[in-house]
Amino acid sequence: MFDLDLQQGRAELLPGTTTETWGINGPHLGPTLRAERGDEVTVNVDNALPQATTIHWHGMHLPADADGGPHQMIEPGDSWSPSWTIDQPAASLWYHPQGETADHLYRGLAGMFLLDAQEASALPLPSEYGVDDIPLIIQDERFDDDGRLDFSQSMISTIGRLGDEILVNGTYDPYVEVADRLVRLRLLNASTARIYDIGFADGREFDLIGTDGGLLEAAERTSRVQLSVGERAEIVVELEAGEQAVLRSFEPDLGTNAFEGRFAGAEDSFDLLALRAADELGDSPDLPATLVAKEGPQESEASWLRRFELGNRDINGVQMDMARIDEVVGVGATEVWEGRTPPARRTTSTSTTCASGSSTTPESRPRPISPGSRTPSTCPPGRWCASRSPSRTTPTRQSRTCSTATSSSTRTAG
Ligand SMILES: [Cu+2]
Repeated sequence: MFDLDLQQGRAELLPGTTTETWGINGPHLGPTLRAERGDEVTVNVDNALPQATTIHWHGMHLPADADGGPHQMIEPGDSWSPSWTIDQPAASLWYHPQGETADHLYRGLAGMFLLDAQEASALPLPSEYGVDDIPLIIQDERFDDDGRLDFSQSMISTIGRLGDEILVNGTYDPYVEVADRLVRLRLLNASTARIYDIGFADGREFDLIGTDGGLLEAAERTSRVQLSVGERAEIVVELEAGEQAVLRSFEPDLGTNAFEGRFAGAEDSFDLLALRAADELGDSPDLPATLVAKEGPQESEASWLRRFELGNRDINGVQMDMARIDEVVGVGATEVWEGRTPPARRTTSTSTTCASGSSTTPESRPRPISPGSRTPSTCPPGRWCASRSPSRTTPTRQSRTCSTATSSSTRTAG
């Protein structure tokens, strides 16, 4: 059972000045919640804020009525107590408001929600919370001369509000003292628009051990990990005694043209956190060769294909509308979802995801995707695939290519 009190407060976000903020059980940000697979969880959310909001459990597999979507607003003075059973692999999730999502997140409504599971807990990974296993909530904010949060919107940028001051766990110019050879960082991009390309100032390599869905099957050696809004990554970095290692965000690859990119943060680089290693470091066990077995839907079981053309402010040509439902997915079935970014912005990017679900509602279809706008694709033999067509109610065979199969059943992104 968790109690989350959404409240107004003041916090010293910039040194020497206090800022009006919102927080959860405190003036800014919220506590880290932690639960284990199999736990039954109830969260009592009390809204003492002057505006309606709600809290969404980002990445959690749960029933829709516990999800905290924008259709489940908590009015000022009201409370909401969803319950569910944790049934997914160990992962670094987070919680944040919905409704006026960006504004409320920018004011400070966010926290981590860590899930543990037996298979993951048995691994010899750094796991002492706050010691060698450190959550990092990364946000960019903009302040006016009086230290107030600046809510003005750029006239040029089309992708939201970019800040010019970086806060990590609500702290300006942060450092952490570490006393172990290996340190695990759970990175969360809790910004409203900014994309970070995270690595170390000295270019050192580290191990990526987990992403949004939880731990990987095996650690992957890399020197950069790019995180868009809401994304998480777990990395493990090795330190030498007495050194200082600086975690930095480098210029991200946004896939835009140079002009657009400039106003979307493509030329920005920030130091995020200094890791100060003690003069003597405790030894940590080496990372295991394999981490956890892959779970989730198998692509070979997919019975339905949905295609999503992502525009700047629309999906398949229509903008979000609370009064309309475009896709209805049944619980328990397996589908392939194919996403595509607009050709004008990026021509080569396609990604395919398998998700659970089943039927569709033809009458709610927005408009068919023009066949000329995509590459030919194949539906594997023996599989039913459906195209997004308003006139078609039964699945038909189609060509398609598909690559990966990953997670997600009842989760809503956003
Ligand atoms: Cu979300």
